[in-house]
Amino acid sequence: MAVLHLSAPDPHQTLQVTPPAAGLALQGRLRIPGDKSISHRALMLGAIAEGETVIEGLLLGEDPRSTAQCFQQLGAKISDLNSERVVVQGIGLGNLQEPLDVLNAGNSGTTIRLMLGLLAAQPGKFFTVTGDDSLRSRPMSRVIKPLQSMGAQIWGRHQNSLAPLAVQGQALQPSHYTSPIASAQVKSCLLLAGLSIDGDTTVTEPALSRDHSERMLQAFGAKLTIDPEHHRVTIHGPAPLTGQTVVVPGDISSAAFWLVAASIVPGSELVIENVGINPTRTGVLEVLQQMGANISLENERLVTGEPVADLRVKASTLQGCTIGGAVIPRLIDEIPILAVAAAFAQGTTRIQDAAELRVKESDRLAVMASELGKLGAKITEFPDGLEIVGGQALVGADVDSFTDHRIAMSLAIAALGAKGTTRIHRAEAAAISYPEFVETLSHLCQA
Ligand code: SPQ
Repeated sequence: MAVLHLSAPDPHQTLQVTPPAAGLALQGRLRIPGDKSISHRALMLGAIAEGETVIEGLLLGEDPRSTAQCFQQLGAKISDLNSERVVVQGIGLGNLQEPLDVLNAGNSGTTIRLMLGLLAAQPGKFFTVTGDDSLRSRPMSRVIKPLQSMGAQIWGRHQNSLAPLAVQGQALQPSHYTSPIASAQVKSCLLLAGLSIDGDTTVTEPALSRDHSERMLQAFGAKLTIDPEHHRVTIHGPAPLTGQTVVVPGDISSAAFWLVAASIVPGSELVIENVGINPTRTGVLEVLQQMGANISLENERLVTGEPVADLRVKASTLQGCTIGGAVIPRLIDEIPILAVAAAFAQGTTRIQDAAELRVKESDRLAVMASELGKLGAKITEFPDGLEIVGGQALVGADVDSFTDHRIAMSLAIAALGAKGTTRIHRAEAAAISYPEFVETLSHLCQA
């Protein structure tokens, strides 16, 4: 059973999870909310395009709401986010307005980093940008430095590396940036800056990161050259965009919680409908299958340029494995839930090359090691990863999300396989990417 408690007087909520009664399995079909990465990009491209963009299946989580709020302040007209079809009246790339107040990206790294690329390339306009406690501690120099090398003027705390940031828009210069990290946010930031630049903007990354920006920019009419062999993409600017209809598939990062839940609760069988299976995001499927998960893809199709399928998952016995190298960017947000899968697997799982997790909404390596450890998992933290010796009996305990949505939900799934009750503090963080998570969890546990 899953119950969310208000823990007055503070604004945080505690989620109390007890495992399903003996013999009760997770069964049925479910739909997950829209993909967060695609939702951000649909709102942003819609706002800077000419004409109308219609978005179906937009994620109503707090992160896309932050993006919508920022682009409304920049002049775009966006209809009620709660309706099935959200309509964005684009204002055209050059017409972003200087906002009257600070742009607040909330908890969202994608919002602030992608938006910076657009703002830096607005000559003569001044912007200030900030975020919540977590976002103000996340590194911004990874986008500020390459933007500065193109002529951007950006100032911030800690030698221009932390928000709040001030941006004085400029006419930027063409460039070729070789990124030391495989990051879709760095790549997308520079491609969005490149939209306004007269000439080519090229980004090369060490491994392929998610390519939703490339797909959507092309659908909106931008000219891109993509060299998959060298993980290189060029945008040929200036590139005016035209409004489109975007149908947002379900988020594979949200589906991952149910893939692991159904794998570890004996007798379970779930069908998760309408999940985006873009190959730059499917590392989690490959690794779970390598661990012995029983997952099959049904009804595969293409929806507005993105591959989609229904995922059927049945309970199975998982085995430990090694996760590292080029697959990491393809499952970067699923590492916390994969650590949970590893705790229930036979043998040892080693997660490596994942130091990026230390600069997400929380230090996800440190937090998973400490909180999963409180439940009794045998887990060791390394500078770039984790080692988990699976098969220890987990016991319910008090744990904390550290206000990180993916940690809150991963711990809730771990609690399904722990003896007794687990209390997850600050669990309201789940609403960043999955507002219906607790409702779905309660429903599945009672069905
Ligand atoms: O947007 P934010 O806060 O950075 O969200 C996270 C998440 O877990 O939801 C990361 F903490 O996802 C990022 C992801 O890790 C979303 C994203 C994107 O939409 O472009 C790309 C990844 O980040 P990065 O730094 O690897 O580019």
